[in-house]
Amino acid sequence: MKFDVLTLFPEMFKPLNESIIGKAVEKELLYVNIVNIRDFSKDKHKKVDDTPYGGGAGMVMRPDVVYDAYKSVKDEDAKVIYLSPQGTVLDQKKVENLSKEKHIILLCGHYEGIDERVLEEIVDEEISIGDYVLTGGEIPAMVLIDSVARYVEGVLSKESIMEESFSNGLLEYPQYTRPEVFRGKQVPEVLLTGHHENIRKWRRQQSIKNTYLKRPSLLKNVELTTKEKEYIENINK
Ligand code: 4GM
Repeated sequence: MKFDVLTLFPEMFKPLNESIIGKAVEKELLYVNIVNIRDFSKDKHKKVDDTPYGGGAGMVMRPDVVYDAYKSVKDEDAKVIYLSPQGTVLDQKKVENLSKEKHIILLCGHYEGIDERVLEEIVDEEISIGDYVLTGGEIPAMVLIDSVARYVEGVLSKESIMEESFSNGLLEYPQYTRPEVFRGKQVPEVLLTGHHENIRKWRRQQSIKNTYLKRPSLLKNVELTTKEKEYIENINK
């Protein structure tokens, strides 16, 4: 899978060289090409923005410069995503669907925004990572790359995708490692038994309890057995 990122701050994408995403890039499971929009300025001072028509505070990114940056990576099959607080809020279902794309171009805005005409010309989809405002679209672009890359074949083990939060609609169960006693607290007994069926049942119960207590609205999308429903009824008793 390939991502092209159009940004005025290419240095901000260094974190993608680390950890699991860095490994995936090294293994060429994932291609991340960072494009500096400033390289496409024709101005002798490399200017990329200007004052807004009609007046007002701040600066607006010029449409011609953004368009030329886009042209350098464009491909008919690519999906162009603009990261903005006005977009549809990203969730795990959307992440999974985006992972089916072969080529995604991410456009990162700054200042007061980007000239509307180039957005109309090139953007297929506007996405937000949550209801808050940031100084630029770079962190949202990295959030999107990280979340989508996890679904790319070979980036994670199959087991970790299957078992994680949200894939069964529930939050994760708690994890424990050595030492067996930490500050007087024992690791739950069942995890030491080696009884895999009991461990699986206990973990599912913990996931249900966590979801009920922390994010109850998620439970409406989950199929529960009669026993599991009874278990929830008794959590508060
Ligand atoms: C306004 C318009 C995305 C601000 C376009 C970008 C938050 C998000 C910006 C922009 C952003 C978000 C830059 N802030 N919630 N700031 O995903 O690119």
